[in-house]
Amino acid sequence: MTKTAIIFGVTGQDGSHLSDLLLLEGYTVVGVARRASTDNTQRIKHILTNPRFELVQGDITDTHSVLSILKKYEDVDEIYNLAAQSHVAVSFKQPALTWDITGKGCLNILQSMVDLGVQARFYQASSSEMFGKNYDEHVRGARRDEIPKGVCCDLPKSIRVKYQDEDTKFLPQSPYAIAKCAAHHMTRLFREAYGIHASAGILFNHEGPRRGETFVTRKITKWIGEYVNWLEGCEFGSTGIVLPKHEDMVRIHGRPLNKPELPKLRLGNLEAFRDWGYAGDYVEAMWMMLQKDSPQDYVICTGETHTIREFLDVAFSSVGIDDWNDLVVQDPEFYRPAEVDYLKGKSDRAKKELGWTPKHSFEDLVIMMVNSYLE
Ligand code: NDP
Ligand code: GDR
Repeated sequence: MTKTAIIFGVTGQDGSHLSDLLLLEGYTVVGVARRASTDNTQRIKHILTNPRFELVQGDITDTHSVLSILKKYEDVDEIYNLAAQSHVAVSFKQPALTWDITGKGCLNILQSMVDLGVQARFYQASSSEMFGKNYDEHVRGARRDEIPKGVCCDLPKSIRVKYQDEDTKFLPQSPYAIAKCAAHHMTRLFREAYGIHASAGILFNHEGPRRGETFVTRKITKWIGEYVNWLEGCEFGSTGIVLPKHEDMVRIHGRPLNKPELPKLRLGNLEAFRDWGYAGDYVEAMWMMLQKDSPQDYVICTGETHTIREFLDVAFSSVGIDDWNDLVVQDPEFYRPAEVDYLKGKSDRAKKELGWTPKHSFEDLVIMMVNSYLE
């Protein structure tokens, strides 16, 4: 029989990829989108006319709206909570709103499921941001279970590898991450207290051409696309372009002949490490979790980590630019009051129990994102 899934946060990056996957798997998908004064369905335009896709209006901060959706679809098989105020920097400026959506929103769904007796399987979008400043360590080349916790600090730094997995303790560094921790624990509690088939995926950063434009990967690749197009539209003088070190604009030598100057790419901290994967791969893991007989929490990641600088290196070199230093300005506006310096996941449990591994490499991802602006 056809399965039905409800996706809260259907208009986001992951909501759109997950809808594509579930429709391919033969599901009927009910996508919940909040009311907006402008069109927020850009990422799901291609499925809006699919007869197995239904878009309903709802807001997870509004208990009545969540209850009435679950009441209408009480026989639903799977519920995915992807809705969030998901921007870490914004969460410092709008902490209470972030709490209401990213933290309490999850509770609204879980409590409604209990109150209505909805038997569906539930997925919570947890985040590697919950680890914050914390990590564990293992010795390079050794199997992790050969080294008892705490031993690594006595060993030389050169053979120690930092990582996070399901056993790493949370030490959140933002209002967003604290709200995610609350939702994560609420999911565990409802699983243990009420027997709900509730799983949380602790996903590390995942990106792609559908990523929101203010996240660092999309911001960089969008700028590169604009720069390449801008260069193509310029009529150069004899000396080509000039990139003054202390000025904000990329300039054509002398004066631009037919185009206004282009603002440089403004970024914050370039030294943070992130474990970046492709969003299309990660939504498969979400679905796989809910196909298991027993609910469980899983780390989903690539196991590779790179700095923002390294992302810039690969992105710029993919369009033939080896030195990007004069094209980028570091702007205090994009620094955060507290930073997560190092994320590198270990997804052994997902590999063993779900058979999940990422299909796209870091380089594939960066080039895919740059190319999406050049095509
Ligand atoms: P997006 O920011 O792209 O999408 C968030 C979605 O939540 C959007 O559809 C948004 O709607 C919706 N939303 C926001 N507020 C409400 C509300 N009050 N009621 C209902 N819906 C709301 O995030 P991603 O797709 O990237 O991420 C999906 C989930 O996974 C999020 O919970 C995120 O925190 C989490 N996550 C993401 C990671 C990543 O690297 N992408 C990693 C780990 C976790 P609208 O379109 O109207 O804004
Ligand atoms: P993150 O992603 O905070 O990891 O959260 P983001 O792309 O916003 O930042 C990654 C790193 O880049 C640094 N950075 C900048 N970030 C942004 N957005 N804009 C800039 O100009 C900039 N310059 C440097 C940041 O300081 C940070 O170190 C994402 C979100 O999707 C969360 O919802 C999710 O839970 C986590 O990933 C896992």
